[in-house]
Amino acid sequence: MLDALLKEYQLKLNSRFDILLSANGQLYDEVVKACRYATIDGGKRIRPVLLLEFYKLCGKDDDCAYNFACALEMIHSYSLVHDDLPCMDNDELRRGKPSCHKAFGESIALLCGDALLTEAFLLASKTLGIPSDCVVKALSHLASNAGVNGMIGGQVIDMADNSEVDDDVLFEMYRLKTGALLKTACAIGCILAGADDSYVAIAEKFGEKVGIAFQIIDDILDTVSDTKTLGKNVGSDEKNNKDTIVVRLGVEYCRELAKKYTNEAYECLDNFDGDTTNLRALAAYLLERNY
Ligand code: GRG
Repeated sequence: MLDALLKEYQLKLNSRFDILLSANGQLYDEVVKACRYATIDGGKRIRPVLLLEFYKLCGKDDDCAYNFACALEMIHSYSLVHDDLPCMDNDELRRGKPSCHKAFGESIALLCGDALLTEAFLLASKTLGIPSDCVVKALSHLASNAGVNGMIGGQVIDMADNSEVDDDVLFEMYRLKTGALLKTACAIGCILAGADDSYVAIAEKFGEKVGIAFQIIDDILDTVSDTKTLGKNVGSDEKNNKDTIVVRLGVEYCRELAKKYTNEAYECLDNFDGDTTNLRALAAYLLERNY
């Protein structure tokens, strides 16, 4: 059932990206082509799906949040493009194809990330059919979680030599680098639906828990999976001498830890009155995923 739901969302999001990111004969088409390349193919679309499912859970049954959902995925795509650059993780494969800088060169890949980030905010600001105070609140939530105190901050911790730091620092890195964008996805769904702040806070908690579990599983897959299944090179952490919680505590312990965080995420959902079946299935899928 979740498979069908994800497919439906993926199709709807892709058809929007197809229109939003279309080269139209400008001198700078190359960067638009890179944006399409980095955004349209592949990608599980977890963040926009979380946003749209929380929007629904808060009682809204319309397509008004789609611009925002696409904007969020564009920010996620930009982070992957920049994360793969030689000055970051230096990865040559992403979503089963050459990473953006391998296909378009480093300069265009850098600009592609910049473009996706900037255009994302333009697109999100064009959210129609939702009260503008909700849209502004959602924009602010997104910016603060994608920025220095969120994803960027997490990436800075990740780039440092973490071999001597406490485990807590690695968890903080997970919370920011990966958790912040998942958290804001959940919160924005509630904010755009006009939900009470108390529900926004619960959605944030859910996103944070799922986010930490997600990164733990990501690190596990980096050690136990293979390139074909993942669509990106495995052993990336080892190659970059990265100390992860999985290297420190072992795969089995970390699987249990990811389960614990996922169970805590389920508990957050108990606070909502609506139907949380899809969100529960999504959290379970993220725990059990193999790519
Ligand atoms: C260089 C200015 C500048 C900013 C960099 C690169 C970056 C900011 C942040 C990195 C954030 C990052 C890549 C976190 C990892 C999160 C993660 C596990 C991503 C993979 O997400 P999936 O599995 O990917 O949802 P798909 O391909 O399914 O969309």
